[in-house]
Amino acid sequence: MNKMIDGSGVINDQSDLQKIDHPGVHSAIEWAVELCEPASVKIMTDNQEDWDYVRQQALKRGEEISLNMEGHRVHFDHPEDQARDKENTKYLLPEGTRLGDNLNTMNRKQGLKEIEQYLEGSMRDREMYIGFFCLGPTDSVFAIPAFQITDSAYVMHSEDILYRRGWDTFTSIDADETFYHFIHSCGEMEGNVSAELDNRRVYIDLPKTRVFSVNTQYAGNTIGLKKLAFRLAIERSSRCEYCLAEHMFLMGLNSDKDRKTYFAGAFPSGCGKTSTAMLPGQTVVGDDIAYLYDIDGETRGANVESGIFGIIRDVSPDDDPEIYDTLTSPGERIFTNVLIHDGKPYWSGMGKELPDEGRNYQGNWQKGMTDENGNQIPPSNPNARYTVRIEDLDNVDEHLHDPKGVPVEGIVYGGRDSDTSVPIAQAYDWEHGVFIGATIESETTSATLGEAGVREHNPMANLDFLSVRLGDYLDSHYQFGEQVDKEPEVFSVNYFLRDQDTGEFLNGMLDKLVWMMWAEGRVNDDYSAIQTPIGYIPIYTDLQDLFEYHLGKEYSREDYDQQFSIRVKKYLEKMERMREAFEREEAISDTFYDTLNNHEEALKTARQDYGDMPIPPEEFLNT
Ligand code: SPV
Ligand code: MN
Repeated sequence: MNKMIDGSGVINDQSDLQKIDHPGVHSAIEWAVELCEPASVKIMTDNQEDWDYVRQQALKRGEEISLNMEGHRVHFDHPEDQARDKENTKYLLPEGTRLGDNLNTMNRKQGLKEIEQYLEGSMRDREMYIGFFCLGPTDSVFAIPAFQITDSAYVMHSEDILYRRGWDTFTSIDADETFYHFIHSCGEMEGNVSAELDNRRVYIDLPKTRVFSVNTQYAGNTIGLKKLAFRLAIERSSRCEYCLAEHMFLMGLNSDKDRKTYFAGAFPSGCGKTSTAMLPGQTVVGDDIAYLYDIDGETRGANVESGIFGIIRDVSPDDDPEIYDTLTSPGERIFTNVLIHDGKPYWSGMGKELPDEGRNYQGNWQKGMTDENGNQIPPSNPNARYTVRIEDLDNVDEHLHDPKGVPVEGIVYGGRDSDTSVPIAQAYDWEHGVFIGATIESETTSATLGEAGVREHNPMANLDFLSVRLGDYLDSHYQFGEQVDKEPEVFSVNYFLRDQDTGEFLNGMLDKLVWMMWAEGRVNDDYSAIQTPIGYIPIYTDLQDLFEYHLGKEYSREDYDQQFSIRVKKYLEKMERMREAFEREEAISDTFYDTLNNHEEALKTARQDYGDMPIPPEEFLNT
């Protein structure tokens, strides 16, 4: 560790580092410093001056640009570094171990050698920042100490907005405590963005609970505490019967009954996750990653993060008023890959006209510009995002930092489905709930790459982050259910049903408030329900009241019948797709297949009784 102790001044505040009494932390840092050879090292303590310094450096280095409004910044990533790189994100596997054929893996020795080559001397002309954080509320059962090493001031700045500072956590850490750490370098840069995208790599080293990331800046690849830590946490959960790490929001639903019921929810990208978490009149604990723990028999959930890195497209005063207000008021915000004109950020779907020119992720932009394939370059990237603290939202929940988390009484699984699933249904029990989560599908939209309308199977919206075999992951859900005294009630939601003749959506944007309130009422035994082959569905009059009460809208019987008829033929097609999908997976338990078989049987019986046409809900009333 020559660089850090020889007094050469390379590490400017090494005395601080000595306050951490954990040999593993020191050796990890020494190793990274020796490998990356930074020009200097900046240790981020909880001292505000350290964070002000990083903010200044982000501007000075051109990774961030100040906008007109106080505290607002923009950051651009390379035009081709706009999303998570799935292909080059791999688990490093020690000789003789395997994770099944469906995970992206490589030999650990080979991977480490490769990543070391990329990192070697990568910070020679740059400062290395080392930031200490805590995943989950500090001093709580959820807490995992984690530190980030990076040469990007933007990455470090973002983490300060998105996570809880953890200097105190590290200075009081026990010498044998597990911690996560992340080593990131932007690699060669051109015009402030990572330039060697062909060498972009994200390598996950499960045995050492660390992740490397190089030649990229996009937050989903670089911000270690987000999806990189999440993969480590999923692996840990698979070995722990009383905890789950989930791609879920956490929110408090405030019914008119003077009570608050907490829900968690998992949705694939673009299926309404953030807008559900931000429903007007409700409170938000988190929008992306939740850990669920059995605490004294209760299911308790905590947000691992304390900020939001959200998709900005379609955030408008009508559809997402809470976020829109926050993004248009002064305070610390980082906009990424949006359009900038006259020092102001603009994005598609913001509910007002966009300027005809400006600067975006591609450089100078003008309306009508096309790329080399003749496709129009949108003003803002479809994956353009904002980074804010949850505490800067008016609807922040009071228990955001509660060391016991919040009691999770309901879980919703969402998908994007134009022709099969009803807007909301409740699972019969926990095992059926696991099945509902495991069989989420989402149809691709024209905004995502590839063909539109293709169904993607995405179990628990977690497919991209699974670090264990799908069967083992599902087993940890079954075990969790056995562990807790009372499992959360599980619901499926689908906001995207369309009229099969006209192609029009059958529901308005805010109808989801009614579905969530029905679920809240079910958890609290307010409503009875209709038992169907796919689960419990609402009774018309309950929804009628809820629409009237929450949206001041009349909900017609015709709408109800159209939305809640059971499309048996379509559901059976889905079951067939699922059987094929799960047969390709490993270690799927009998419990799962039992549910699948029962589901299929019930649907087939209904088809025998009523035929192929959608079956109106009242047919099931007395069954
Ligand atoms: C997601 O894609 O699920 C995100 C954004 O939350 S990212 O950080 O890129 O994973
Ligand atoms: Mn996410």
